[in-house]
Amino acid sequence: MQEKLLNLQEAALNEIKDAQSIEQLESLRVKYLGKKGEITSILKEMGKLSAEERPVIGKVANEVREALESSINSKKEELKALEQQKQLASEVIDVTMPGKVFTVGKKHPITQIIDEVTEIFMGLGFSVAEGPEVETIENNFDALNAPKDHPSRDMSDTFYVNSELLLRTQTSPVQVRTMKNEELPIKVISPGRCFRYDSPDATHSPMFHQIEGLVVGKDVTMAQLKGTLDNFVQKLFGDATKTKFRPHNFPFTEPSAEVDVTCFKCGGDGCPMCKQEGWIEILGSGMVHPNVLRNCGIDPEIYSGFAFGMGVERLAMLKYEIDDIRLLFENDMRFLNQF
Ligand code: 2U9
Repeated sequence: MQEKLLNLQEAALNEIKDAQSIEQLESLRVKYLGKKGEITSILKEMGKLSAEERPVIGKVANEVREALESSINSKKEELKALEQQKQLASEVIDVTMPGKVFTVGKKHPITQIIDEVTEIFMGLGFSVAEGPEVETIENNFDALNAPKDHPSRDMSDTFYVNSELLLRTQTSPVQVRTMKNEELPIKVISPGRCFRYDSPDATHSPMFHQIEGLVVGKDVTMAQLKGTLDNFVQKLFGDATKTKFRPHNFPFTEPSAEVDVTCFKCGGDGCPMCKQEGWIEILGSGMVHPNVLRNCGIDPEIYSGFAFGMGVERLAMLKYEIDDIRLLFENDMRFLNQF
């Protein structure tokens, strides 16, 4: 029996030595030292031994058990250290690798101008109205008092979708919708995309942006129009900015005026920016034509209104000194990152 135990010890120690994982080691512990393990089953046969043999074999059995336990424990430490080493090797960080560059986006210059202008008018109590880019001829031309033979209506000047629909040529149809659908008084601005059948060059783009404004109510006057626009340009270009209203003609306003501001570069003395004139044209404006009010269901005997419009690309080109409108739509990041 002693020989049996020693053979068992030898076989077990060999198996323990060759174990590849902690799990394998644990199953060896069960196999040899467990309740139903091999040592236990040998010890169960002790009953057959003589009284003299029993303590001797008992001692050997205990020694074998201790030898196996200590071998398993030290092998376990060895395997643990090995696993830790493997894990450390797999998680190693190469601090010399180039880092990932996360670029932070920014607003397109056109969006920056729209936001800036919108902010100013919201401060003056205006709200923002939006509408579809595909419009009816009624909302885009007829309601706005555009004569049937107005050149802007021509197939060569406007993108027609079919005989009733077109890509809006200005954002005015948004205000037409507002007048037709909302309660008075109205005080809105309408920023948005517009389309005209133009060949692109340094100052023309078939797609561009406008911001228009409309105020309709009782006793709305041209003095209020002038005060509103004065206030606006002073907030946009600085407190010293002055306006000049030059008579003009639009079908949708009467009287109409184009609005110049004192050059924000030279303050009005004359410089290359204002072509030595001291003034820069930035807006169109006027009192809403009675026909337009009537077309939108508003009685011009009771109500009056003023309106204005500006081209966003023109504002951006002036502010950022951009000499070609096409640069705004090429989406070259080297260009856009400058603003
Ligand atoms: C309604 C009634 C009147 C909007 C107006 C202008 C004058 C104007 C131009 C500025 C530069 C167009 O982009 S641009 O070429 N706009 O001069 N726009 S008054 O008048 C309206 C709008 C809506 C119902």
